[in-house]
Amino acid sequence: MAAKRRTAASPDPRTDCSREGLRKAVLDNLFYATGHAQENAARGDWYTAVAYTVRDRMLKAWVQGIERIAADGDVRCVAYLSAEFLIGPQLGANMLALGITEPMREALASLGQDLDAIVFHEPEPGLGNGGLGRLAACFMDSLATLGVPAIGYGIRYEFGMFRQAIEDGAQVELADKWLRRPFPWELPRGGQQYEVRLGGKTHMETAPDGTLRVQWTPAKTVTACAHDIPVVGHGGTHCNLLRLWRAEAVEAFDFSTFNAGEYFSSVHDKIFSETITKVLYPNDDPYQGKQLRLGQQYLFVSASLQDMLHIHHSLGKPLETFHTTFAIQLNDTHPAVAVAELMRLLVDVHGMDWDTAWSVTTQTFAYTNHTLLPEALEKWPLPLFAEVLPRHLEIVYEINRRFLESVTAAHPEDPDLARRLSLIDETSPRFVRMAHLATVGSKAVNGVAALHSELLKRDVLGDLAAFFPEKFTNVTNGVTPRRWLALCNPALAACISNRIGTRWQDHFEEEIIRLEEFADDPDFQAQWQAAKLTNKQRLTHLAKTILRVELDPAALFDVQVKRIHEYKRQHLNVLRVIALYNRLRRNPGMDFVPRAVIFGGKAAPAYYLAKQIILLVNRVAEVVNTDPAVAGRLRVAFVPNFNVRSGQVIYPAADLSQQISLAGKEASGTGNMKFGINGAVTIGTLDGANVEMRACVGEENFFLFGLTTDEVQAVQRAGYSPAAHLEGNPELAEALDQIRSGVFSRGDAGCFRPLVDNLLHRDEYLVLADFASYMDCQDRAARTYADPAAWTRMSILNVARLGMFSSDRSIREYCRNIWNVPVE
Ligand code: HBZ
Repeated sequence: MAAKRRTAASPDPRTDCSREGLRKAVLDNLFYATGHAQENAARGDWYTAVAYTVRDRMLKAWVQGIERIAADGDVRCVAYLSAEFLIGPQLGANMLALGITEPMREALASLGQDLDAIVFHEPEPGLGNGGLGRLAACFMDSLATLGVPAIGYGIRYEFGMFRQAIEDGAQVELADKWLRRPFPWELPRGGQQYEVRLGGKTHMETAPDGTLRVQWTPAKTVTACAHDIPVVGHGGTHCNLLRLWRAEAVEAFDFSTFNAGEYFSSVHDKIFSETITKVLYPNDDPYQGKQLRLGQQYLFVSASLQDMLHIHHSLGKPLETFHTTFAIQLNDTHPAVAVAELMRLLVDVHGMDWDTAWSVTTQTFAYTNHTLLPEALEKWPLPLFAEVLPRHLEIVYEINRRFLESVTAAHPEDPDLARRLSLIDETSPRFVRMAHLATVGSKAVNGVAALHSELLKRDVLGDLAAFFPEKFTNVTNGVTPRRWLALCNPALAACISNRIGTRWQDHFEEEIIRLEEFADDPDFQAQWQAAKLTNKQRLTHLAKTILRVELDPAALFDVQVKRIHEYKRQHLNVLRVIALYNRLRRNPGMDFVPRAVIFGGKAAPAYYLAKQIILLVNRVAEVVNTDPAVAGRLRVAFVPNFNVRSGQVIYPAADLSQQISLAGKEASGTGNMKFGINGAVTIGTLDGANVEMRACVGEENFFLFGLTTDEVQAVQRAGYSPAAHLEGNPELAEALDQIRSGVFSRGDAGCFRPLVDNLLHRDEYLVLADFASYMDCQDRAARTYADPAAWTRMSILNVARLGMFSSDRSIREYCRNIWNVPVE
């Protein structure tokens, strides 16, 4: 009754979304959550007050979402297991989903506060390295928007991805203390805690019913504690859950040891336990066998499976039907130990027979692969695996024994096949091959772009694909148009909505194509150009304040932001900048389209050549930006600490998107899609999802260069000689010579020697082979840019035709083809 009366007379102060209601709620939270009166509140206090106000408005959908998962056993729930969720700043995205951005802006303005400044203040949870982690976040957004019940399970790292500072041109890594202030979007769930065991030994024991069971006596037990973050779908009605685990000591103090005077060893144990989820490993590939990392993977996998079994059990369904309650997606092999863990829980803990357990397991899991670099496939040295997970190694052996039996039975003619397919790599030292474990234990395996999935089947996982042809499939990646257009690019979003309404935000593929008919409309072109200019000014301002580099918003903004990697070929881009610089100096009167070449991205801390590339970009910038001979025509900037937040400023400002990896190396790329839907035209190779993007936008609206995958393989088979490419190309020879002789290292001739030697003598990623083709293509792009109407048409058509790269489309495909979950 009371509640009813309130709705009729005065709205609920916790859900009221009117301007006045928001204003009151912010003031209330400012006082009661931060303990500050308006007069002496700092920006961070305002941020907290606004965040709590928004969170209050999500809680109803949030609680309903959890209840639905826990109460409705008829709908299969998706469990997305990922060691990384790069969710980015939450406040702006949540206000957009609830549709309260504008009333909140007005409410704050009436309090003398600027919403954008408050949004910008939010610390970013950097719980991922790059594409893989960000994909998981886009998928969570789409699942919620499509109303599919889902839980994202991951790790709550206390220190996320390092902060990158640039000192004297070089990358310096700083710890990311994102939890310095409490994170307002999480709720610690005291009720959801599970014990996770590590190390120790196994032995056989007779169960009360007379059967033999394996007993695992662990060396250590830690507690995994759930922290929940709501993921609200567009429109605010459906809310899913991101459940991240934090490791804690089982008991803060072991009083028996304490009394025995071993205070320090008991505190030491506590510290060890909590180390497990301390820090994200900042390597986005060649993987290093670190014991702690396996501990991280196992902790989150075990806690997540225990949680799912708990939910399944509370629905009153029999254990044999677990796969009808959950479809579990393995985001790469980082959670692949789940295959062995589910077997252990079913067989050892719940007493299920092996065959039934294996049937449940293989109907539950599906595995997504994200790499084509064979050296990046995860494998664990057997001794390490045995030390951390002794019982799981036995289970892996048993899975393997049965699997190889079936291999030999099916292919007696190929005695070597078992060795190639085995879950164990028998080289010395021996390894557990996690991609094999994931494949054997899953009902579906997918790559993340059409080309990638083909190459997986042909090369990287060729033998497995030949043995299990029915398992292998493709789901091309996508990105959420909410964060990556509506939120990050309000200028372009308004321009689009003025023509076709706002339905594109949650029906991207269907609606955005309607822009096609305006591609040549002069009014629309003018608005489009104005939006781009606004965004370029925003980035210019950022470059000026953080870099003290002056960019000219009228120049062609030519951008490459992504992790720094040899295969992504940022050094090809730098060689091109040096060649342009030389042309301009040699021929000052030449016709030249002014360019701002912008770089950004982190290098893995131990990746020496990637760090050399960063240094080179910054040293080239130093020379070019201070040379009056090229002033106003060529500028180079390296934006430090590229992350979700800076991406939201950078992607919308780009004219030209650099997607120049060596063909056959980039699994998909998702930055290519973010640039594309913000109106940048791509210059790229036939790699990853570039292939499909080009097919969608039309070849006349894409700047293509470089060798194809097959050509690359042919060149490599024939014996590649990088130096041969210098002979016919004096511009390339000159650029390399300048780098080597110290022109870009303040006269220090040794500085870039490792990088140059590598290019001249090895050049694994065929930078020199693709250079000439890249230069020609860049010239074509510049000529097109000089014709604003032609360029704008291309830009509009790129956006209009990239509808399929919405992560909503990817999620629909997962639902229909892999998870067997209903979706609109
Ligand atoms: O996953 C990326 C691929 O390189 C990219 O092509 C693709 O678009 C994207 C999404 O499918 N891979 C990663 O981002 N990988 C990692 O970040 C990574 C992190 C930890 C690891 C290994 C890889 O141990």
